[in-house]
This record gives sequence, structure tokens and C-alpha cells, in this order.
Amino acid sequence: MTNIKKIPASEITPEHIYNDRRNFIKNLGLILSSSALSTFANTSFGALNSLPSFAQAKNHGNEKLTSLKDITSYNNYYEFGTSKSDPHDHADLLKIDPWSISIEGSVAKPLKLDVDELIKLIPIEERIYRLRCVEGWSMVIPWVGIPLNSLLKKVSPTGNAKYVEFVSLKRPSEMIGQKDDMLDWPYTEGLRLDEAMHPLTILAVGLYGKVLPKQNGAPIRLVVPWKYGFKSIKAITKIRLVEKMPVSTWMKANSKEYGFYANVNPEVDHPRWSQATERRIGESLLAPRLKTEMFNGYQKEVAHLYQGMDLNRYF
Ligand SMILES: Nc1nc2c(c(=O)[nH]1)N[C@H]1C(S)=C(S)[C@@H](COP(=O)(O)O)O[C@H]1N2
Ligand SMILES: [Mo]
Repeated sequence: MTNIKKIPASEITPEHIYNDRRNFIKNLGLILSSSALSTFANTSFGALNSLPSFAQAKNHGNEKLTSLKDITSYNNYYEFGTSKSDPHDHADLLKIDPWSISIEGSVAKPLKLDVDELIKLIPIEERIYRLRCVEGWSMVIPWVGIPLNSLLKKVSPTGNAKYVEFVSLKRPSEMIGQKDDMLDWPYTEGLRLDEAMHPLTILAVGLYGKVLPKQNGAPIRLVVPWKYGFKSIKAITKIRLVEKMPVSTWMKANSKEYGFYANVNPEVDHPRWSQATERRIGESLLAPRLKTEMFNGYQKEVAHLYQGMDLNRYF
């Protein structure tokens, strides 16, 4: 908490961070309230505690940002329990410092580094993305992170690297939801190499210009904005380049409902519900549901990755 208070005012100047001044001011109240301050993870990662000011991020459709309060109190993070409030209530137990992340497998130059070293190696940027959960709700989140492709280039993937597997932390003493074996811990995810190399794919280390809150996956999590939220794995400890398609935690749990691709697609329903519309968190429950967009609105950027694929089959 003390570190957050030291962030100079210049770094929370709206012009430096957000392109929608009204939204920013609305959200600023939350950032400055003392309860919200304690929301951001307190770390000794020097670089993380003094995030630089950002270039203006592109906000598809100039949508209203979801409030910090909603982003940090309505979460999916089964390591801390299955209800939306569990991560907010229990993630504080997790120790995120020290933390190292290793990039290994089919690479010429494997790397193991902590988050501080990572963001000195690759400059961080802000990206405002929609996050669409497979359950039918969505948020608009101003992330801070690095493009995953910059990191992957540093390790020089070999010709055998066709997929990228991501592995979360397993530490049941601090992740109390792991005492329950409802999922096969640790949580894992995967991307095809070209999806991982796509410029929209980032590793996030912050949000709203501050260190990532623990319930959102501190100290480092994936964000793949055109895919359902469960692909965006939190608390990453390992990134492995592999030859075969990894089987993710959710595929193991229920392969009929959760596929490897998990591209947001209003035309392909989940077996138990429609994916045509979504509820934007923070809007009134009476507000009409929004139409879900193909690839979550990132069709122009990513449709070419799936040219000629049957998206009903590869869901
Ligand atoms: N390790 C881990 N990562 C995870 C999850 C999880 O349970 N464990 N839940 C996923 C799901 S289903 C969603 S919708 C997003 C939610 O991210 P948020 O809580 O930051 O909005 O995180 C994803 N990443
Ligand atoms: Mo989700």
C-alpha cells in the first residue's frame, strides 16, 4: 500500500493514461479511495511500483471502462473458490514476491526471470480490451503488459515449436480453492504458436496503470482478447513451447463444452446456452444485453488465423 501512495500524481494524469476523460474521472474516485488502493498488489518489484506513463491505448469502439471495483470484485479464479467474490476475499493470501517465470521447451535460448526483469527487458504498454467470459458477461479493462511475441522472440523458438503451453502456480497452502479437486491443478492453457505471436496477445502485469491486483492474476497473466476469458490464464509460472496441442484444464474437465480454440463466436452456442449476447458488468440488470461480436470485436485483426477452418468443429 505504501508503494502505491508514492506514485507521483503525474502518473495518474488522465491525458497520460486514458483517452476518455469522463470515464477516467469517474474511475479516478475509485482509485483514490483507500479501500481501492489496497486492491492493487503491493510488491517489492521496483519497476512495477513505478509504471511509466503510457501511450494512448486503442479502445475499440471507445467503450466505457468497467469500474475498478467491478474488475476486482467479480472474478473467475477457481484457485480461490468458485464464487465470483472468492478471489477478492481470498487472493490476498497468495505470496507473489518472489516470483519467477520460465520460458522453456522447444527454444534455443530458454529464460527464467522475475517480473521486474521481464519488464526491463520489454517495455510495457497499455491495452484496453474487452474480456468476454464464456458464461455470458463481459468487461472493458485497461491492462498494462507486454506483447507476448516480444518475449517469445527472445527465446528463439525452434522448428518443433507449434504450440505454447502456459502453467499457473500450484500452491494449495495459499490458494485455498486448490484444496478442492474440482479442476486438475495446476491450471493450464494453450495457444497455437501463431495465436501466441499475434500482436494483440499480451502478458499483463497491471491494470488501471497500477500493479495487477492478486484476484486478477498477479504478478503476471495472459490476455487473449478475441477468446473466451478462460484462455487468459492467471498467475503464470511457466511458458513451454511444444510440438503437440496442449490439453488445457478446461478441456480435461469437459471437452464437449470447452474447446482448445475458444474463440468468441456468437454463432456457435455453448451446449447449455446461447453465446449470441452478453451482459456488460456494471450496467443495470435491466439494460438490454449487448450483441456479442465475432472474435469479440477483433475480427479484422484475427480472422485470417482461422481461414478455412470449420469453427463449429474447432470451437
Ligand atoms: N489460473 C486461472 N486463470 C484463470 C481462471 C482460473 O480459474 N484460474 N479463470 C479464467 C476465467 S473463466 C476468466 S473469465 C478470466 C477472468 O479474469 P478476471 O477475473 O481478471 O476478469 O480469468 C481466467 N483465468
Ligand atoms: Mo470465464
